Amino acid sequence: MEIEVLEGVFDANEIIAKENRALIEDGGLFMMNLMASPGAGKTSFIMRTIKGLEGKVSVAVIEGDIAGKVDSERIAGAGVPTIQINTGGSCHLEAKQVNTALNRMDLSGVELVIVENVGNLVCPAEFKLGEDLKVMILSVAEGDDKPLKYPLMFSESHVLIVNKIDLIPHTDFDMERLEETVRKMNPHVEIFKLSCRTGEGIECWIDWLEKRIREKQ
Ligand SMILES: Nc1nc2c(ncn2[C@@H]2O[C@H](COP(=O)(O)OP(=O)(O)OP(=O)(O)O)[C@@H](O)[C@H]2O)c(=O)[nH]1
Ligand SMILES: [Mg+2]
Repeated sequence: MEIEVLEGVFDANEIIAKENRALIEDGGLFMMNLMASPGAGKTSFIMRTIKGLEGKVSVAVIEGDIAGKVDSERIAGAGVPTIQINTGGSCHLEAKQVNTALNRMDLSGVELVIVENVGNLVCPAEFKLGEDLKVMILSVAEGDDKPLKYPLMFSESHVLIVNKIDLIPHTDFDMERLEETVRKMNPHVEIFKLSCRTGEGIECWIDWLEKRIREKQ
């Protein structure tokens, strides 16, 4: 019985995710779903991405959080259109919430929509939003064993950002072990190692992302 209810939830989500895809395609947009655990650096990464794409690609941001508008205020400070979704306790965004946001935002002139999902390594991986790209962040302070504990997120993501590499000297994080584990689960994943604090490695990510957006256009 419980399984039927869960399947119903996923099916309903998938129907709206398809509607979102249609909105994205009709609007000539590119949508990225950004997932990570709390504090891994999602908002910092969005700020770096906005700066890196300045003058090249126009960005809008949908911010998902359980409560508060701290992150959308940070993004708005960068002069980028943003909308905050508060899930009121739910640990992930669903396609319906993103649908409401897409319909409420003025997306004229926008080329890239970044969705910051709720901080969680589990549930966001299970709910499609209608995105072009699933990007996840792992920060080195979380440990290189995370793919073994949260396999769905690591196997579903098109891109893995390894953030906070400036902190590696202070941790026992083993980059080789991480890459080996992740590639076994997800051979085609793109991996970028960077620091949103120092800016190291950001340029490589920005070039890659801009190429993907232009290819779609
Ligand atoms: N040392 C270091 N700190 C970082 C880096 N990136 C982000 N931080 C810090 O990590 C903390 C969390 O960053 P956020 O960008 O707010 O993380 P988040 O994933 O958006 O957090 P939630 O939205 O609360 O889940 C902040 O204090 C950032 O300054 C980095 O590359 N290196
Ligand atoms: Mg954030």
